[in-house]
Amino acid sequence: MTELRNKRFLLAQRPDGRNVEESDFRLDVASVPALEDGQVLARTLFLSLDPYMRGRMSAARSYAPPTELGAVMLGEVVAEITESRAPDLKPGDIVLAYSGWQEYAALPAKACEKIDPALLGGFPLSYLLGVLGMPGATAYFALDTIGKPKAGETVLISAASGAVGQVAGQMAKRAGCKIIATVGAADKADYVTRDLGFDIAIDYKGKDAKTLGAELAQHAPKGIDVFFDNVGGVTHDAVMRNLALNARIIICGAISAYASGDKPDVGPRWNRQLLVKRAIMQGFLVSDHRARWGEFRSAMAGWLKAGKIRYREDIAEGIEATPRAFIGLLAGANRGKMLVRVGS
Ligand code: NAP
Ligand code: FER
Repeated sequence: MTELRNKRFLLAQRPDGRNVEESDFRLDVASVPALEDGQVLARTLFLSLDPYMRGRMSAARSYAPPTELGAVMLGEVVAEITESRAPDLKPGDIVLAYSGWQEYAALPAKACEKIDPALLGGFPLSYLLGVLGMPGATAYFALDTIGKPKAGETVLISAASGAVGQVAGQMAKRAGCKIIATVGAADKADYVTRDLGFDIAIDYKGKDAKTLGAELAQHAPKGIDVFFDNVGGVTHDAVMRNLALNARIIICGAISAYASGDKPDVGPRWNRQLLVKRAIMQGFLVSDHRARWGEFRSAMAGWLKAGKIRYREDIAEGIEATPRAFIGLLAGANRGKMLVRVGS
């Protein structure tokens, strides 16, 4: 038998205060480790690429510790068990695990979540990393616990064509809201209005906060009731000029500032607008909602099966494609939820 080789990407250097480059990662070919008691060998099928990985490349203090230099880049995967020395998992089982940017991993069985394929009802396994996984849960719980959209309200979603934004906008639309999307490309604007049914899409690129704010005011004359903020920066400043009375602002992400690391995301200081509009602004972390994951998964699976939620994925092919796909995700090259098909 030929020995299995494991291609994987290690963090080679930290992109401090700059954009990520391919040379920040090192391709390493290791042998597949032998299993210890209680472990399984997991062969990666799909690897999820997510903006939070940018944070883990930096040593700046955050809600989670950084990836060590020389360690395998982290990430959630859907994997197939190919060997087992644990009673609960057998070859052929499908699991979710945080085994990172690599083809194979020896993992404690306890670190794997076994998936019943019936849950998917015919949708692809990759959905477990998107609409039925962490990004879908982010949309679901952030709206349920902070945004609380009501019929007739106006909801602004930034990064609206992405993994989280697609789902958040469709959920708020189903609640009877008017959806204003901000996106970074004309074809993304077409996608969210034509395919997802959002009401307005605005391309934010190259606009300052005043220009973007004036454009928003035209589409939301009574103001924004729910602001699902995925990007921070100029878009955030533009929306803050246009809040409705009792607005709810979800701080979900600030991708426009991820390259600047620890430095503050400086802009006009709109705090007085919170006072004037009696608005609330709250930070959100999806992992605070693990206890309600089952509820989320069955609700979302039901909406997918009923055709009430649509979902687009952008799948890069092969582990070697991972760094480029990740850099593309941070720059907006992705068209939907970014994934890598590592094995078939
Ligand atoms: P995504 O939207 O699928 O991809 C990221 C998108 O960000 C890009 O496609 C790009 O779209 C946009 N972007 C990049 N640079 C930008 C800039 N300077 N200004 C405005 N937009 C920019 O990613 P996702 O997985 O759905 O994540 C969206 C956000 O949610 C991220 O900020 C992420 O960190 C956050 N998040 C937070 C949690 C949590 O628990 N707090 C959980 C999941 C995700 P455009 O072409 O439209 O610019
Ligand atoms: C998590 C909490 C938050 C997680 C991801 C996030 C992978 C994403 C945060 C962000 O994008 O800022 O447990 O699991």
